[in-house]
Amino acid sequence: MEAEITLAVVESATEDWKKYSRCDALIVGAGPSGLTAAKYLAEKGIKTLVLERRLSLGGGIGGGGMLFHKVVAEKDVKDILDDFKIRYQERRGFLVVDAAEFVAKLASGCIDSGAQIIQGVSVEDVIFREDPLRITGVCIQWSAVNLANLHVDPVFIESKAVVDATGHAAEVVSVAAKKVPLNVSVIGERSAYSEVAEKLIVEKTGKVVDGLYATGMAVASLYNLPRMGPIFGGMLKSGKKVAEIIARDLGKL
Ligand code: 48F
Repeated sequence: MEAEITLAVVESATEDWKKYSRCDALIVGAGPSGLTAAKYLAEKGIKTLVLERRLSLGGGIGGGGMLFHKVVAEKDVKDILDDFKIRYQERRGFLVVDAAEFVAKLASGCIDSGAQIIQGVSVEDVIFREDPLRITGVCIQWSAVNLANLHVDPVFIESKAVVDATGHAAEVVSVAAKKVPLNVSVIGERSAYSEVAEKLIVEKTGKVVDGLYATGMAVASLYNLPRMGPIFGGMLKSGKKVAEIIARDLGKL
């Protein structure tokens, strides 16, 4: 019986890896922007994989505002919250959302739309091609291998679109900026100015170079925008916007 347990797990996981070794959209990071992007991509029939380094979803949502288990969003994201069936309370001109519900429903909305999420996997580099310059996928490694500091070669995922949804560190764009002649430098974010940050993050969301896109706080780090604290409307709008841009670029609108 035990061997059958092993085979059931390994065969099923391997089927997923085979299916997603080539995908249409690869989202790096299962925070609010990445999960939102994944839902809107997958529901258009775009083959979408989300890779998350940690064994938990939601990125920075879970900690709420300084561990108070609530976050806020602007009123103009009611439609996105409704798409995910996330409940909210109106208070002081904002929508207040429970952090645990936010994480759970973003993740289930993304999965129910057909996106595949795999946790415990880190993206450590990109694949590129020249003439014309483009990003064609990523190098991946088990997060546990990195934590153990083992020297193990990664494997690859090819994707028509790679999305940096890694948050403040903008890890994918940063590694690409160092190792591929992108002509981009990731300066990092500025101090807090919530209203401006929320607006600019959405405006600047989009393509970095052919095949590579940025969403969420990765956009702030890339373009030196201010941080905004536990307000998440910009993250949701940024995720939805990057999905629309990719869908258009892939001819799936
Ligand atoms: O940090 P995170 O929540 O990014 P986000 O979607 O949202 C930012 C907000 O949470 C908050 C904020 C807005 O109010 O200021 O900080 O931009 O989620 C990023 C996810 O990416 C994972 C990381 O573990 C987290 O869950 N991640 C980061 N680097 C990698 C990665 C990597 N190289 N490979 C895989 N996952």
